[in-house]
Amino acid sequence: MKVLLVHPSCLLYSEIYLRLEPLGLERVAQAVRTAGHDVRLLDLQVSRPTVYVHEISTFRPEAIGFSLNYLANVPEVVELAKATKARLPQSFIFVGGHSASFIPHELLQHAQGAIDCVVRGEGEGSTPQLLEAISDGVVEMIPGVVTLEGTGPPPLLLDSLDQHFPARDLVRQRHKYFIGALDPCASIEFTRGCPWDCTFCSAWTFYGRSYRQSPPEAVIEDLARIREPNVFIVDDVAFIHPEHGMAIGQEIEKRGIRKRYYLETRCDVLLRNREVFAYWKRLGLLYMFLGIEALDEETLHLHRKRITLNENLQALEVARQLGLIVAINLIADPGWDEVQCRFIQEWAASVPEIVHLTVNTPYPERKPGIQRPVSSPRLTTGSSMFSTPFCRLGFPYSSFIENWSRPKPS
Ligand code: B12
Ligand code: SF4
Repeated sequence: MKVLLVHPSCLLYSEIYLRLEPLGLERVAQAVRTAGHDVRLLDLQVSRPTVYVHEISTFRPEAIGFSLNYLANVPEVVELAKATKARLPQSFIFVGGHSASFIPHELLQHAQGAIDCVVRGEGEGSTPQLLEAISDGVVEMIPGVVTLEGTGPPPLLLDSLDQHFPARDLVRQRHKYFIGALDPCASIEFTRGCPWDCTFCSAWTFYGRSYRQSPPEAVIEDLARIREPNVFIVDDVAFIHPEHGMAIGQEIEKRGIRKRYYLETRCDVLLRNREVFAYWKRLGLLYMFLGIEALDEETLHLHRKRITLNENLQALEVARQLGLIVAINLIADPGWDEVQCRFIQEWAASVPEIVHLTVNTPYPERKPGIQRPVSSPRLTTGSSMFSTPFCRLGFPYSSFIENWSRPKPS
């Protein structure tokens, strides 16, 4: 079957600081290719919409799969699905990814028949099964599948992460992926899932609190194929198990692989496994993203973060001592008043790190997950950057803008 997999365009203004390769879609593409299908991948972060139209007219795919990790991409995917159904009425259109998995019914309703099904959960296992089932006309028995007619069994989890290496070769214009100074930059996955259960986060609901590691040999095989000098390690929490991080690192050292890295982790993991991060600093770790989330014990407790403020601040100190460039996240509560807003703002201005602020916006039915980004005090260009019109703030919106807007850095 001819299959086209599509990643939607960049998130609003994110191109200022990053554009990353569609790793999830590349992994799904590899699974589909292994099953014998003729698969193409189009990333609208780097290709114009006209390329999509051209691909639809010339390749004439029988199945089209969209990746939908972020709610901000929902309108684009729904519009593309509708336009595609109008041109290729026989094509089968499906959507997967984090956000799609949490709002399948809403998506199907918005698409008014243009999306045939949503595939919840990891796509590697279910997508080849789905493609097989399309010809039989009944897809509702495939794990994770949701249609307007029914819902299949719960999504499958991969037994092993090294089953499908990403089909990096299918992505055109690889040189366009970067994060900050890591340019060009590829992405890689060492582990998947997270054993914690913070109230605001969708990682643990998506992966069922499973935590799986790719064998170090498989990671190295994947890494050795990457030509880019920089690598974004996409793990939700890097180096939870120090021996895994050390084993990968030692193999990198043995092979003489020299790259620069970006990763994300928890503050307590950094404190506990400091030597692993120090080792990776020597191997080329440059950037680190830390989820601090709140500056008081009560809110940390409400977020079920299972960490103290003191530990968070100690970890920041460790990251500074290691000489890493650090970005941190804080979760903004739409109920904050001006005093709380001012307190956070002053704290953000007093630390050397990049402080990223995110408004917590639960999915429908209060499912855990989704944080909606609002602004970074250091990157904001003006009101168009804010998602706050959609939130009810505890103080006037105009005052929020006035307090948080900063000129765009030149
Ligand atoms: C890279 C990344 C980003 C990049 C995205 C750039 C890009 N275009 O790729 C940036 C930095 C911009 C970003 C931003 C944000 N992110 Co982010 N991000 C990630 C990260 C670290 C890696 C994604 C990845 O490559 N994963 C690895 C691949 C293999 O997995 P995957 O993409 O999920 O794909 C699998 C499935 O989803 C599925 N699938 C995916 N596509 C498709 C398509 C089809 C057809 C099918 C069938 C299946 C399928 O199958 C794939 C293989 O199993 C994840 C964490 C993680 N480890 O996943 C968080 C994550 C996805 N992000 C998250 C969050 C919260 C955010 C922010 C809100 C953070 C913030 N505070 O600002 C913003 C959102 C911005 C917005 N406007 O909405 C959450 C979940 C988001 C959600 N929808 O609920 C995650 C899970 C991190 C977390 N634990 O909190 N993020
Ligand atoms: S916020 Fe981080 S530690 Fe908490 S559940 Fe999500 S990925 Fe895990």
